[in-house]
Amino acid sequence: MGMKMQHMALIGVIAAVLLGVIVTVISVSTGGSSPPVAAGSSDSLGPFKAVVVLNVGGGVASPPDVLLLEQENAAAPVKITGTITNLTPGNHGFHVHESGNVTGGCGATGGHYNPHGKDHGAPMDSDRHIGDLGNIIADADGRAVIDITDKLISLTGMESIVGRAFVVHDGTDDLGKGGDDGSKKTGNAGGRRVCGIIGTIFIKN
Ligand SMILES: [Cu+2]
Ligand SMILES: [Zn+2]
Repeated sequence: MGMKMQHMALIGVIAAVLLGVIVTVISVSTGGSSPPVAAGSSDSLGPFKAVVVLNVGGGVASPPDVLLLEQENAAAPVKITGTITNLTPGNHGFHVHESGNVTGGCGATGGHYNPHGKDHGAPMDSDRHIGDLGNIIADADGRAVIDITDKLISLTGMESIVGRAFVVHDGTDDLGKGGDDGSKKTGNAGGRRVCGIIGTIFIKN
């Protein structure tokens, strides 16, 4: 191989290496500009699922009752299904509380999830805590079948309820219409009967 041929070969190798570096840089920067991956899903598009085992508090059923939460995508409503037993017949306030802390019972879950500083309200109100899901209704046997679709709660994004807690109360939520201060804060729903942490169900796409 002559001197000129060796130069040509060397230039070819350098060009190939440079091209490889450029391609790598482009693919890395493309990856970096994609939306952040939501916790609990292998991508940010959904669907998203979560589960709540109501295993804390004086009203825990045996075995503990379970709720399933499903959301098709970040903009879709969340569907909550399941059956809650071991209740007294009638209405029971049903909320997402701000913390998934159940240390020592349901008291540590804090107040209703309310990142925008709103007053307590009904699920259909535009002004409400995000966590305000109204009442569930138990039959004469103390069973409440849950089939709720809510547009305000989400399983993804900045205001995800994953990692927070569901709380079922002893009494009726007055939906903010009680005419006193408590009504605008808690709906006067009384003690916390049973609660559970909202946990991600990982979906492998
Ligand atoms: Cu509550
Ligand atoms: Zn509330």
